[in-house]
Amino acid sequence: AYQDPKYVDFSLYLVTDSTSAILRDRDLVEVVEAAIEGGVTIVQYRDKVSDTAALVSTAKKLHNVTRKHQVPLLINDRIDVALAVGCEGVHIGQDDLDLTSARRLLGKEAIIGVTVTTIAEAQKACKDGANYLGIGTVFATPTKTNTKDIIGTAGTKEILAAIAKEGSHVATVCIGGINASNVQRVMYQSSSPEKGLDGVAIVSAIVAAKDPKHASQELLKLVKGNPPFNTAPPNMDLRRNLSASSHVERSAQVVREAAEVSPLSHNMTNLVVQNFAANVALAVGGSPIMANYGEEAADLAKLGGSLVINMGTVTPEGLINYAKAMRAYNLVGGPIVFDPVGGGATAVRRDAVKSLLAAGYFDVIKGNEGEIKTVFGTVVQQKGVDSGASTSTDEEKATLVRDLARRECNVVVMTGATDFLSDGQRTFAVNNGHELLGAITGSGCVLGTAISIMLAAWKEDRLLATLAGLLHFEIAAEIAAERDDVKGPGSFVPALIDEIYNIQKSALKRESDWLKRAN
Ligand code: 3NM
Ligand code: MG
Repeated sequence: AYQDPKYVDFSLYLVTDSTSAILRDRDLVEVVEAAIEGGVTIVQYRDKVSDTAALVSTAKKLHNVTRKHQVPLLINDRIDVALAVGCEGVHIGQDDLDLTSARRLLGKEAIIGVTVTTIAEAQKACKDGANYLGIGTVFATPTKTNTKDIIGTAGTKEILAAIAKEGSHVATVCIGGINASNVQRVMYQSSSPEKGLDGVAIVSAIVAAKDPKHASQELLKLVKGNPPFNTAPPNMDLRRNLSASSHVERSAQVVREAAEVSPLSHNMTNLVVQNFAANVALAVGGSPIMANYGEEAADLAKLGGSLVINMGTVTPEGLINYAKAMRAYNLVGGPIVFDPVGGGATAVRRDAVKSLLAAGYFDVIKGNEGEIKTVFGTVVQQKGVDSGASTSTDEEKATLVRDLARRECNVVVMTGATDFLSDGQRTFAVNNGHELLGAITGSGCVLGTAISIMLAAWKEDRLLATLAGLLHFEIAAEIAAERDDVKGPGSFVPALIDEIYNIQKSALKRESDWLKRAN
């Protein structure tokens, strides 16, 4: 072997496929060479159907190509083929020959990788001396249907954190359904502060591409580049040391900025709150569009605004539209607010939450206690879209939003009498608002819209933007509720819209008296 396993570049790992559906009538060796020219950094020959003689013959051809380009070639499962060809190593699954035996046969120099789905498998592979782990299956994929478990980015992250804890320096890639539209957020969301992924392993997004060279170029650029939605300042410690009160002070700036730039807020929201949400968006100073048709999202995403996905009246068609819009906004880094309305009410909604979390990256997830618990994976039974009786202490709520924000690498807001919000580093509790907000429909939904406008106006700090949206909305509610002309829920709604508007106007005049109510 000419390549020290320690220095292998795992950034873009091409795995071949033996089914003709993916390769069609093209020559595998040519496809692999084009992919390497495009930037693939390591190749695995995976062929579950050919006879041994054909395997060796193809592997030799592949090895000629990979050697020419100084890229390692590994063989899936078949130690004998790797030995016959003299290539750089093998990749073994949990049902293949064990790692210790493979190492004995291939020697110290060989690159040996292992497929792992669980923490225990990962720990064992590290202990037994794997050079890298192939973590998966991240997303369900037609390329391989007999996989053990779909673990998502959350499962991938748990495995990375567990092996980091043991001090392992093993290289890691993830596999399963990775393509250009999700590769950046998969790498971003899978990484914990302790350990990130070294790359991604891909079959169909390269092999089935019309132009495998171009597809590889694009994928490599994405793997190496900073994701557009990763706008957090690099110095996290600095932000952590800022006090809650300084965040409140800076909220005034965010609210003013939103009023000045008047960003677009693209709402894919439920039938109940369309009008209310559009009015709140205007009152906050934003520019709303209520557009539930996913095909429009690519054009709208280019306008620098944000997207609200509110599944309050979810339908199968709606889910397809949401996924399309999420792709469009993720591609340009347009912030997305997810409102998992009634997420814990029905089986359909629980599944919808899961599929949306897998479909893209959300900058902010906002919900009541039952909804946030559902997103986290706790089984709760919501009564309709209401949260239901609280079963958690404030401490537990704060911990939950922090942990979910860490898992998703985003901001999580749990609304209630006290609201909790966190970006995984900073966690705040907000005691503003008024009980009349609970007596009208859609107050939570329109808060999502208000937050989306702050996010679009203030991209450099999602938590601050979210806090500003929350304070603006809830303080307006307090002021409205205290008005003499407000006699109950009916008169509260127009007063709320007025007071949101009044705060916007005072923010434009650089008056921040309203923020004195923040607590
Ligand atoms: N192994 P695509 S998933 C070869 O989970 C393979 O171990 C998997 O193909 C695992 O990039 C998979 O087309 C197929 O989704 C990945
Ligand atoms: Mg295998």
